[in-house]
Amino acid sequence: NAVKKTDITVIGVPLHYGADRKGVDLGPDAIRGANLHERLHALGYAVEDAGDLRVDRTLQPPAPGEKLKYLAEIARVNKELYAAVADHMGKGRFPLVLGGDHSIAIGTIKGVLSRVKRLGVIWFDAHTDVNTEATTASGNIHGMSLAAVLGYGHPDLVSIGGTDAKLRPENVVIIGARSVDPGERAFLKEKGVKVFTMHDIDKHGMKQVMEDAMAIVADGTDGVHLSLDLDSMDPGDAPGVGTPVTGGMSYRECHFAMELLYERQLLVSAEVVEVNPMLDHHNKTAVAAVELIGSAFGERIL
Ligand code: B3U
Ligand code: MN
Ligand code: MN
Repeated sequence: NAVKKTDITVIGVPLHYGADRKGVDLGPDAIRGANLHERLHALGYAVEDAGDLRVDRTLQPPAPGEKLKYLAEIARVNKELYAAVADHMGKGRFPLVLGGDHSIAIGTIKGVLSRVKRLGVIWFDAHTDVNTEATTASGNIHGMSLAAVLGYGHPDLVSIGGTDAKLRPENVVIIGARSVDPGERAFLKEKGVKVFTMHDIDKHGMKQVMEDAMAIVADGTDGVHLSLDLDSMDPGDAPGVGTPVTGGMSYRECHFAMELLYERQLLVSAEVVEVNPMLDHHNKTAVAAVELIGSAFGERIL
């Protein structure tokens, strides 16, 4: 299950409807353009690119106050992503999914769950993405994807990839949170999802946080999925995201976290989301994303 020696399949998902903001759909090509493949090749991986999933570009804006904006298209794309991830993993490959907004975690994680029943998830994010249509203020589905894979939210999202394989709240950790909605706070507490906030990182340091986090996601699981929202990083280092929140993880903290993840050899799959080249400066955020992937796959300074 170790990352090393695994062949990687890159899957692009140019979806922005979950964020309801244009630009994040350009993420996959911005990340490829920052030399993702070259970097992984240099580390000794065999990389194949499955290209991008097709997304309808012609949808009309939803009615004001809609609580599940673009639900049908988001569900359709995520179903395709689920099938693609399941298929590539079935061939023994490591799926590396490039977003797109964070709603694509539904398809990715359901696909991984079809192959790894007891799955841990490590979710780096400024937000916690556990809203449902009952609690969301924005109606943006990228703020609901973690709830959906835990089994909560609209049936069209929850049912993607079937309902037998379930992600369990005790196998999930969120790292880097600093913007949590009231309904999310209640959800996290009620379901028992462990969150390492920026306060925890400040207080205990990234080394301790990662040790605790990895102990949780590795306990009783057969593999770990990395869901990396670039807005977990401080906007100074990653300005090209749709909803930047000040006070994020530093460039070095992020790298250190990825390096520690590689050392433990837990990952079976990964996704990088919310890179928005239209809001970026000279592709800085996509470059950071590729550098972080490098660290997660074994790159070292010396
Ligand atoms: N929690 C808010 C904001 C948000 C969530 N994810 C992002 N932004 N990127 C919401 O809309 O649910
Ligand atoms: Mn997110
Ligand atoms: Mn976020």
